[in-house]
Amino acid sequence: RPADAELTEQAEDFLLQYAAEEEAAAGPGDRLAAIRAEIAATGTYTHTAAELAYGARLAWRNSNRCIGRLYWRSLRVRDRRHVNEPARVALECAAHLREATNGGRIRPLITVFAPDRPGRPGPRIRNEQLIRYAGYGPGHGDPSPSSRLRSSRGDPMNAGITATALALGWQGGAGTDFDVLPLVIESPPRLPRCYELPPDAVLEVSITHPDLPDFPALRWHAVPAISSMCLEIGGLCYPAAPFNGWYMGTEIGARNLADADRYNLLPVIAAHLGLDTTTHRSLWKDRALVELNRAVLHSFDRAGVTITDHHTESERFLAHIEREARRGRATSADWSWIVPPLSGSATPVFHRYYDTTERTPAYVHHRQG
Ligand code: HEM
Ligand code: NRG
Repeated sequence: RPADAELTEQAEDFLLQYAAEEEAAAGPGDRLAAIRAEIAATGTYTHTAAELAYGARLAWRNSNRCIGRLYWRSLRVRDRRHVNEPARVALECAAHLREATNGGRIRPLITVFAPDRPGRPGPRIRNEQLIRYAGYGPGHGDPSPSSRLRSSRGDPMNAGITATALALGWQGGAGTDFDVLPLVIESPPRLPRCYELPPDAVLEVSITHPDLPDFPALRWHAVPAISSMCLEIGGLCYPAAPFNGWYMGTEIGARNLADADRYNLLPVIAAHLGLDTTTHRSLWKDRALVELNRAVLHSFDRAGVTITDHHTESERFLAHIEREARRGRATSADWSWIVPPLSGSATPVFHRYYDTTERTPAYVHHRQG
C-alpha cells in the first residue's frame, strides 16, 4: 500500500534522526526492520517510550512560533497512550494540570494519549487549551452593568466552544467574565461530552497593580496548556497531546486582556489612569498597555507563579539559537510570532531575520471539530 510506504519512510527519517542525536540509542538497523514488519502486518507501528519522549521534545524544538525553546530538553512526558476513553482522558488532563502547576513552580509537561491508528482514531480534545474562559454574547446572564467589565461576557475567542459546551448540556457557567470551561472530549465515533475540571486542578492569579490601588478586578489562569494541536512523530499522529510551559507576560497583558476582540481592557485601564482617550496623540493605548503588563508580571510574581517577561525571553531565545548552532543545528523561527506584541524593537529578537524551514516532529493544527 502506498500509505504504508510513506509511513515507513517517515518512520525511518525519525529513527535516523533519533539515533544520530541520542547517544543512548543503539544503531537503528534492528529497530527499522521491526518497524517495517509491524507496518506490513498492522498498517501502523508503535513508538518506544524513549522515542515518544524524544519526539515530543524535538517537536518543541521545531516549533517556529515558540520563543521559549531554550529549555526544550527539559520537557517531561507523561505516556498515556493506553488511554482512549473520554472520562479517563479528562481525569488525566486534570492530573496533568496538577503536575504542571506544581504549586506555582510551573513545569513544562506533555501528556500523550492514544494515537490515530488505521480504522481507530485517537481521542480528541475540542478545547484550544485545557483552561479557557467561557465567552458569552451580549444578552447572556446577569444584565446589571455594575458587575461586568464590558457589554459581552468573558473571552469572545471562546464563544464557539462555549456554545458547544452549552449545547452538550453544560450547566456550570456562572456567567462571570472568568468562568472556566469544561473539557469537551470526543473519542470517535462517539459524540463529544463535557467534563468539568476539578477546581484544585486550576490555579488562577488575581491581577493587581504594584502602585495603583483599585485596579479593575482581573484574573488569569497560571498555566497555558495547548490541547488542540496534534503531535506528529515519524508519520504517526497523536491528536490529543496537551502540552504546557509557562506564560510570557505579554501573552496575557498585551493580547488576552488587551486585544479589541478579546477582553478589550485598554479603554478601562486608560480611564483608571485618567488618560485622555479622545486623541491617539496622548498614546493612551501604549501607556495602558505598559501598566497592564506591569500588573500581570507583578501579580504572578507576588503569587509565586512562574512567568517570564519579553525582554528576558528574547535574550534566552537568541542564546538558544547560539547553543543550537554550536551543536551544528540551525534554528528556524517565524518572526511575526517570535517578536513580542509589546516594545518589539526594544528586544533583540526584532533586529534580525530567521530561516523559516519547517521540520518534523512537529505540533500541528489539524481540522477543528
Ligand atoms: C507558541 C512561549 C513552552 C510549543 C508560543 C508563544 C509564546 C511561547 C510567547 C506565542 C504564543 C502566541 O503568540 O499566542 C513559551 C514559553 C514557554 C513555552 C515562555 C515556557 C517554557 C512551550 C512548550 C511547548 C511549546 C513546552 C511544546 C512542548 C509552542 C507551540 C507554539 C508556541 C507549538 C505555537 C502555538 C500556535 O501555533 O498556536 N510559545 N512557550 N511551547 N509554543 Fe511555546
Ligand atoms: N497565547 C496563548 C498561549 C500560547 C502558547 N504560549 C505558551 N505556551 N507560553 C495564551 O493563552 O495566551 N506554553 O506551552 O507555555
